[in-house]
Amino acid sequence: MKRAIKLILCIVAFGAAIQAHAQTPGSSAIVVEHPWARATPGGAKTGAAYLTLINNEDSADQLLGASTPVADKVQFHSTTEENGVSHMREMPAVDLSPRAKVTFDPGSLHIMLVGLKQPLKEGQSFPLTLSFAKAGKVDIAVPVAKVGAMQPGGMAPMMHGHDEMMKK
Ligand SMILES: [Cu+2]
Repeated sequence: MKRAIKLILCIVAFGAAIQAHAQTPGSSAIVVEHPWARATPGGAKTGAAYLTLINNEDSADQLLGASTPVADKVQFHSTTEENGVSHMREMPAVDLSPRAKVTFDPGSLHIMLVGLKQPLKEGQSFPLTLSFAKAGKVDIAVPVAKVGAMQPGGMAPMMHGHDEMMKK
């Protein structure tokens, strides 16, 4: 009986360890929270992913780049709205001040997957590697949510912008 209890405790502790690892993948200096991507319609050449970065260090860091097997390139874009039209700008790097929390979400900062090799399907997830100047590489899994999730409207002009950017 005692032995059985010990075994159960062991399994619980193991489960907790896996969960803790999933929340802070690879690095404790940078924590990546709530990664998600929006499902893409068939034939889409770009996709967008969102997450929150927390810098747990007392020194600044920088997100320098990212890569994923599901797309040719990964870029960081900021969106600004002028006269009701949204413009996207590629950012070469994203600054993380000491103890900063930086949120990528629809309508502002986002991670752009350029040259999608396959559609992002709701319910699936894909790997994404983030490269930081100090914290190094952090591997995460990005779950895919519904097409148009969390962004009412504004989807069509954004997609148009991305396609134009790709033709350059
Ligand atoms: Cu974009």
